[in-house]
Order: sequence, then C-alpha cells, then structure tokens
Amino acid sequence: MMNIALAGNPNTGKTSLFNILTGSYEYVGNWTGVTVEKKVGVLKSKRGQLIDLPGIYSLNPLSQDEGVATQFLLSEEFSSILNIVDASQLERNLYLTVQLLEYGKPIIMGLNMTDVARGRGYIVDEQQLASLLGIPVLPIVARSGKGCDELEAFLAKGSDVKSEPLHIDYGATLEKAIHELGSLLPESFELPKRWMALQFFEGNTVVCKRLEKHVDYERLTALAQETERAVCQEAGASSLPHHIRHVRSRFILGICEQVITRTKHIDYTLS
Ligand code: GDP
Ligand code: K
Ligand code: MG
Repeated sequence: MMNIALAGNPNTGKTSLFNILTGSYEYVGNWTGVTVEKKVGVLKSKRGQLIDLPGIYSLNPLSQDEGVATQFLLSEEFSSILNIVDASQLERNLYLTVQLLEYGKPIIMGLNMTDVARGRGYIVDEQQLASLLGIPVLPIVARSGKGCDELEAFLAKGSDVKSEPLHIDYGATLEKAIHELGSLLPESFELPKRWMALQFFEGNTVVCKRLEKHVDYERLTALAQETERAVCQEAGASSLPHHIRHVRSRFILGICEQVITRTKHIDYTLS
C-alpha cells in the first residue's frame, strides 16, 4: 500500500482535505518522542494511506512540530508527498514546497484556497506552475470538496510522478561546500546528500544530529564556519541561512511572476 505524506503550511486546509480523502478509519497517536498528534487515514479507494504531518512554514525546525516533519523525511518509509498549498498565499507557501522538491521524492501539489485567491483578485495558472516545478498541480477547494474527487482519483492511480530533486544554483562557494560535505558521507548513505547538506547549512538541527553520526562534529562545524565566512564576503549575506533563504526567495518570486494573474484591481483604501 502507498504511504502518502500530507505536508503544508498551517491553516492551508490539510485537515479538511484529510477528512475528504480518507474514509471512516483513522489511526491517531503521537509521533515518537514528542507529544505531537500523528494522524493516519486510509484513502477511500483503499489504495494508500495518508499521513498528516504537522503544519510548518519551513523544514528548518524552530519547534517540536517542525522537527517532526524533518524526522519523518529522515526515517520513515513513504512513496510520495501531497503538498497542500494556499493559492492565496502562494509566495509564502512555496518556501516549504521548494525544500520538499529539493529532497527529491515524488510530489503532488494540491493547490487549495483557489476560491480565496479568486476573491482577492488573483488567479494562479496551475498548468504553468506544474510545468515550472515539474510536478502535478491539482486545483482544489477543500472546504467545499471541489476538485477533491479528481485529486483522489489521481492519488489512487498511483501514477508515476517525477522524483528528480529540484536543483537551484546557490552560487559557486556554497555549491563547492555542498559537494565537500557530500564527499565526507559514506558512498552508501541512504538519504539525499545535497538536501542534507543544504538543510545543514541552513541550520536544521535534526539534520545536523543525523550527519554527526557519520561526520566528525568538529569537521562539520569548521566547514559551516568556513563556508559562512566566504559566502558573507562574496554574496554580501549576513549569514549562511540568510543566503540560502535569499536565493530560494528569488527563485520563488520568479515563479510567482509567471503564474499569478491579477483579475481585478482591489482598492484597499475602500472598505
Ligand atoms: P490545516 O490547519 O492545514 O489543517 O487547515 P484546516 O483544514 O483546519 O483549514 C483551516 C480553515 O480553512 C478552516 O476554517 C477551513 O474550513 C478553511 N478552508 C480549508 N480549505 C479551504 C478552501 O479551499 N477555501 C476556503 N475558503 N476555506 C478553506
Ligand atoms: K488549523
Ligand atoms: Mg490541521
């Protein structure tokens, strides 16, 4: 049976969608080691299980909830990620999407809140978004159920979706450091090395702990410090995580400019 992880920002409609896509059966427990609820439901088609991850803005854990998602990516078996995205806040939501795309597992996007976006005078061109990201994008309104049958049918088919990791160019210095960190890891390392390196340089403590099992802590720290110094000097960033966020945000902005169309002018001074 397929294991599909449901991931997205808080309040994007994950629970609404979870309830629509899964039948009556539902397993609820806690994630290992933390008091964060873990919810697993079987798809109505019985073709797979949906695992509801805590809502997060970034994989870089600032809280226990955020650590759960990274821990999940590091240690659980799953076949694909259903990334639910709020179409009315596309730019902010795509930050997590990019981090998930960099991981390299198959991703299907449920583009939710398309009614809210429309009400605010925006249309997101889902076909263009799909083609720019290289993943299937299915528009839905989880509150009314619109588009959810199509999404369910798509998931039930288990169709092969692309799993090539997204490769953004972070500049020569960081790229070299990513490569160097990768070379310190064993050949047989079971997780995506580039993603691990990027998450480490961004300050993901869960990823750092995992890397420490394979690479000397002093070696890791020295590499991070050395890279940060060089990147700050060359790119004028204030820190390594800042540089990574900046490059990603630029990439996301480029996408938003191509997929968002304004349908009406909203005068916020009138109310
Ligand atoms: P979660 O925090 O990601 O689990 O999001 P929820 O499923 O709890 O939804 C948050 C709020 O958004 C709830 O009030 C939902 O009814 C509402 N909601 C979910 N999907 C949609 C949608 O597509 N359109 C609109 N207008 N509201 C939605
Ligand atoms: K909520
Ligand atoms: Mg929820």
